[in-house]
Amino acid sequence: MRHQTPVTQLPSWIALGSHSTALKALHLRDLFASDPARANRFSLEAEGIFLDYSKNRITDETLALLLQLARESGLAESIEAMFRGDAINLTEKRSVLHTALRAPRTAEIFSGGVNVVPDVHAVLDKMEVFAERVRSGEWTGHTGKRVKTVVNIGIGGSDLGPVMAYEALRHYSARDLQFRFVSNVDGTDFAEATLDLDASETLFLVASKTFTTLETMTNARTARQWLLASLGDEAAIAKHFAAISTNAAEVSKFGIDTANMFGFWDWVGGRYSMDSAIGLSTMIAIGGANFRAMLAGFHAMDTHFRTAPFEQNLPVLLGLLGILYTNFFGAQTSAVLPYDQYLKRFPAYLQQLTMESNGKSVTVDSAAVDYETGAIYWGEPGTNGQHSFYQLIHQGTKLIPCDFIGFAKSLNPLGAHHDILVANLFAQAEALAFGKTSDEVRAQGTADWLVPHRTFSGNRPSNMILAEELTPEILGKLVALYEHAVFTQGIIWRIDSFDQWGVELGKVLAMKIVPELQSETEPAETHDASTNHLIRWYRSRR
Ligand code: G6Q
Repeated sequence: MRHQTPVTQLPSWIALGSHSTALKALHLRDLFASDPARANRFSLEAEGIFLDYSKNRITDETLALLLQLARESGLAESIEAMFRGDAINLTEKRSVLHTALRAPRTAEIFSGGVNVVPDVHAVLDKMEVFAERVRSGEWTGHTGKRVKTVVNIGIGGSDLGPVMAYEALRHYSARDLQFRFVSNVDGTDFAEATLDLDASETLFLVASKTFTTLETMTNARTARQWLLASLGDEAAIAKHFAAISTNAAEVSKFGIDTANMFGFWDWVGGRYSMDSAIGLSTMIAIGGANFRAMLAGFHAMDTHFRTAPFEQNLPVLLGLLGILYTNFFGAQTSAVLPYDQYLKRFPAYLQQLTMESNGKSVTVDSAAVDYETGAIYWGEPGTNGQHSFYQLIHQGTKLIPCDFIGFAKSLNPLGAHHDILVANLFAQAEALAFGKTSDEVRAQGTADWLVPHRTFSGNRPSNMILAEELTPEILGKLVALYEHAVFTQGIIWRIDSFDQWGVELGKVLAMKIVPELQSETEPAETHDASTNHLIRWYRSRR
């Protein structure tokens, strides 16, 4: 792909540069005071998701310029190219078709000339049969007992989605089953996850697209030994292990019956795979019908992204607002603050989705970027964060745009809890936007010397993302909302949001050092002085 004009030379980008200078002088207090219709105009409800983006540092002109930037960047064509199955993951020459994972049975989507939808549904059907057998107790282990604990072994995209979805949808999960997730190669992760488990009632799901990832294969081998130490018979493996992978050869080499293998395809990126077979643990937890409702949610947001005009398009708006702060306000980070305990792993999930996708500094034209790309995402559920890092968001020197997420109904209505939670949610966004002036502080009788400390500058932007209730369908919509916001940004930054060469590097580097730590004889010192020194230090004390 060759772009004629650098993004920084697009008319909209240049205009945003000068416009943002004027924008920085405006305060949200004044923007609201002078425009009673602002909240109405800068909010949007679609697919059961309400986005109030009025507390952003924007005017109508800002929005118009951002939308122009999307158009000048060819976003519409790029969206079509993705949905069509073009090989838009240029550095890996692959289609990017996570949207096909949630397409209805009747859809036709082609990758390399093949309609992938029948295969997607064949795997979903197979998953459902398996999940229902485990849930009902029909699937029994080697000694005839039903499964009590499902342990998902995977890392990165093969872990974060499953953990996040399990936690998010716990309300809908089978409570007679427990779920554990082992990802870290640190033996502590496996040891603690299995400490109190009975092997005869444990089912391991080894989730790895490649089935070669060091951490996952190390944990899977340990799981195998752990199981055999207790059950003592190789034949037990078939009843206690299932694999989720694109690599059937490695799966059978490991000793897992490929009848218990659930496949997916190279056009599904790891961080976009929670609704593929990688979601098997989710499906066992919540059942086939709920899983399919989640997929329907994803699909509804896909359709919205593909068809809604940009000015009414949730992912496009969310993505563009991120561009505004990253490229025109110098914001380095963005906080994700779900006011729902079930979403406690959502920020961690989003960190991978956003930062592995858009943490790039070379364009698809193979040139170094001369502008900022992917923001650092971070966050914790509210209200906990309020008693911790919110201080810096309110009164620190950094501009941190926030995404607040909340729900009208609690899944655990207990007394006044939910009203208190939501009151906090709204109050934080209000305080960030409007602050508290020194006059207001003084009027409360505060001593002069204390006034600056108790003054809040405000003008700190946030989005408010609301839905009625956290259902499987809404979770699908929320995740797809962010997936497509990330896509929108990647197109504007002209980067490949779907490769991850940095991750690949890590996979190779450690393999060289492992034997150097383990060898009987002193290894040759082939690294830099610091690394050689560290290896010596470790060898002398391990
Ligand atoms: C995701 C990344 C990465 C990947 C893990 C696990 O987009 O590629 O996080 O998911 O490295 O890889 P495997 O599934 O192949 O074990």
